Amino acid sequence: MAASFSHADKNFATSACASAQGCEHKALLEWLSATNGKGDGIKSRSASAQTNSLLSAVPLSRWLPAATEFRETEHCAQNSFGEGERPMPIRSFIALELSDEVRANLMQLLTALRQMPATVKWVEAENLHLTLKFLGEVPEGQIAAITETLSAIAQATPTFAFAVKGVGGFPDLRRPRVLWVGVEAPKELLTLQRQIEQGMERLGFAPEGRPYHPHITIGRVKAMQGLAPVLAILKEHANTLFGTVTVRHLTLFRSDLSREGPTYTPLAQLPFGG
Ligand code: 3AM
Repeated sequence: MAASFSHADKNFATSACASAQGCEHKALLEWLSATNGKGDGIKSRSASAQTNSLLSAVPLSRWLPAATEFRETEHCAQNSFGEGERPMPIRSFIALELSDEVRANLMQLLTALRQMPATVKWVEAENLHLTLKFLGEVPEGQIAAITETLSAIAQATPTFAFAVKGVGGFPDLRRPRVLWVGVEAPKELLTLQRQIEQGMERLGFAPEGRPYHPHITIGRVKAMQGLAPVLAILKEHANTLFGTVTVRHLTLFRSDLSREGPTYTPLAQLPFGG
């Protein structure tokens, strides 16, 4: 069985066992060396750091089979932690979903932008959202507390609407790394974001160091080369109204990263009180 796993799968297993399943990293490295033969890079101590970063970049479904197989070997020190004591981390963020109107208009804009020969990773239509708070890797056991806190905040929030208008870039549109469409934030949106920030800080999440700038990311620039026609199209939309969003709930998303791009899955939708 072990031979059917690729080198990459075994790297994912390293992470899975070492950081999530509570296995001894050394034992896992030995297992990997034995099953992989060459073990290029795997034998080195730095494999831990490498594989931990790989884990966060790969969907659970990719590395779980290899991790599961390793757990069944006598090398796995899983007994040092009981089931559930080292929960699987879930990369998560809190966001507002968009209206069909806004999504359709942004899809139209993205269709035009994708024609340009620029090195930009454009956001897939189904992934467009307004981020309120990025949580990062969250232990599975903490999801319930996060959901409860969000539910209380949502219950105290009235239904409100925001307009999606204009375009911009981070740090700016001259040398952008992130391209976005703008959000005209009413005070309810800013209050909601502040309450979420405070609520998550109470649960132990680091507060955001930067001021909140509501935006909807549409693309991530990989190189400045070929960007001029993209920027020309964006300039035409400096004052375009892409529509409005009536917000009736907030969403806790799970984010699974892979080479093909991120997959966002709603973990919970918390309805507003009125
Ligand atoms: O919607 P935007 O693009 O603002 O950039 C990521 C995206 O935000 C952001 O979380 C949202 C969902 O993936 N994000 C990803 N990694 C992050 C990090 N390390 C991050 N935000 C802050 N710190």
